[in-house]
Amino acid sequence: MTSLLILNGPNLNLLGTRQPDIYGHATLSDVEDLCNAKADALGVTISFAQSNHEGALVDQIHAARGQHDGIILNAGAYTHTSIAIMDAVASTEVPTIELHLSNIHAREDFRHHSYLAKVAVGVICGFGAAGYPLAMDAMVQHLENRA
Ligand code: CA2
Repeated sequence: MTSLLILNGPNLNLLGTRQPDIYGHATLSDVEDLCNAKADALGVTISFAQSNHEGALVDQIHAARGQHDGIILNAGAYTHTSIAIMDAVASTEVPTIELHLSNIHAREDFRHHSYLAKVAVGVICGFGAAGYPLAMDAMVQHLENRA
């Protein structure tokens, strides 16, 4: 069965508690529920994880090789700063979709640049929590087209 890693970066554990105008009212646990429901509908399995630590995210991306068929990655602010996470995605060779709740292109200039976009199969942003099931659909399509 197709297996997806849904990986969330720094501060996303705070989702639903602050800045609802930008990130919405759903908590990370609500997002996980949404992903589990989508996984059932698609007939895939998922692992859902979050870390505030760059190295821990790198470790989880490395560990995805041979364990998961695709990664959906909301790397939070590391999107804009982390060559290490970009290199991890490139080296693990597991197809990865970059995901954001907010439309990063409609926000501050420093959010417009993404290191991950260079190595991602695609980018989804601006749809809030609904972006997670959208990304799962997109990944399953991508994997089917590759097969
Ligand atoms: O829009 C996204 O999903 C982001 O990846 C979220 C990151 C931000 O640095 C990226 O530019 C875009 C920030 C996550 C912070 O999440 C919070 C949620 C609630 C309250 C405070 C922070």
